[in-house]
Amino acid sequence: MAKKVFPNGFLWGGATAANQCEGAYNEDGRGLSSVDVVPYGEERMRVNRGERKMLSCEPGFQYPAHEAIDFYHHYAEDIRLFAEMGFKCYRMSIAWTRILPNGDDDVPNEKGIQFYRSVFDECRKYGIEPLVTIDHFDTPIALIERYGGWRDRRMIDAYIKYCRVIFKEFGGLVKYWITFNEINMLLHMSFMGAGIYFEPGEDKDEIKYTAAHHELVASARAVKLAHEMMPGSKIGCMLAAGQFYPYSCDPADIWDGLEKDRDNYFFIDVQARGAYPVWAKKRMERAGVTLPLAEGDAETLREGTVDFVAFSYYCSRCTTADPVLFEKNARPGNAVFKAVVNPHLKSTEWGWQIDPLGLRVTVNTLYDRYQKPLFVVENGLGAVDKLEADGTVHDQYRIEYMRAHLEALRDAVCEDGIPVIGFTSWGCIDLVSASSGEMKKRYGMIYVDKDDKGGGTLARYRKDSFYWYQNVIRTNGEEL
Ligand code: BGP
Repeated sequence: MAKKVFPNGFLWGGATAANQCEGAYNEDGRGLSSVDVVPYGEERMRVNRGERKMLSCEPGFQYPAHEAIDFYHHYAEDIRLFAEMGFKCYRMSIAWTRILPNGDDDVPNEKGIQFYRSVFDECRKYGIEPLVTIDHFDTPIALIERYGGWRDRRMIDAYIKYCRVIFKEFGGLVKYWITFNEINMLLHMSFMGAGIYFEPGEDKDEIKYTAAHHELVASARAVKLAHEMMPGSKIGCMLAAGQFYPYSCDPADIWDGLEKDRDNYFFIDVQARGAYPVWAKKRMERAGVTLPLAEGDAETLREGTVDFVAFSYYCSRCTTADPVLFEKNARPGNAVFKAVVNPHLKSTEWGWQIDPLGLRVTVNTLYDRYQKPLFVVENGLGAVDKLEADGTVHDQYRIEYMRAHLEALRDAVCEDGIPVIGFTSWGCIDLVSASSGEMKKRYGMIYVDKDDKGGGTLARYRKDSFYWYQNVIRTNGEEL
């Protein structure tokens, strides 16, 4: 029997985001960004959803992004550890306000440019291919104050101005780009995804779909610009994926699942195919939403289709058309996507259901729909780890989670023949959780000594999963 391995040149690696790892939030000329004012604790989700306005750091709150794991000062050490694991690729994001502190400055911040150049040089030193997210939950506060975030069309020009700078500065060092992290998240976490907070009485749907349209136009323009300024570059979109399974075979549940999936695929349909799907207009009509289509937008979307489809996958979702059942079986906790508990699956400590086969389902579904190369740019297990006195961390549960998901991905590649460019595990080094702001929800294969209250030495330690993943990469996924 033929050996099951990943294709030659498969981009194995890990993923982080600037706001969740860099820290140094006010150093070297960096401007304030949306993520800097999202606090730890009970108010976090309300701020993330745009339900509570918080545009500055208020007394009495703790802001985890301010220091995070201080990647800003530890990047050389961290990239050395990535190289030791054998990474071929490192997914990271650029903090918009490190480059343009007010979001659209005419003169970029030289120190910000220097920092990322050093990071990319360090990657290149070890033969690691950077994969850069242009905007990972990161809207400059100055633009939120001026425009109210992505609800305003002027955000598009500011974003393109920022793209122009980073493409010019880093085009020679970076080949792979992603326009927006988890673009569909803006429907659920509007401040996190689009710098939007809602005033009482505002039509939330109208604002969200308007912001979505602006991000989609910005994404299409960025794709076109990347191809012009950096010939040979590859630029993709990014979906928070995970299919909605119907709770039962009742046709009403099947329809409900299809409708809920469309809320997410809608974005990628535009980015990968270049136009709104036919049903989208009808849906918006029903919701009383008029899209702010300006002259030339349709053409821009058509001309700015992506080279690949990237996505995060943590779990599948489950739904029913029966409102009573939905209420009764609702997923516990602060779930971003409203869903019911799937009785066939176990859950993580944070209530995320574990479904490795769902990754194979997702890969197949996305390829059937888009026929573009795929890139798994986030997957991993958030869990509480224990650092032993001798500096070891025995995270067998994480190894099991990753093994099962990589087996499913390998089946999608080897058995189903789906073209997948690479796999970057989320939070390859422990970092701040986006939804909860916790440090104790750890994803890393590298442990960082930092706690939820902001204490800790910031020292780095290799977990058991570090050595396991090192072998996975060494054998190109033959030994999982
Ligand atoms: C995705 C985000 C990441 C990351 C991950 C894990 O939604 O793109 O930024 O944080 O989820 O989620 P969390 O940190 O909430 O556990």
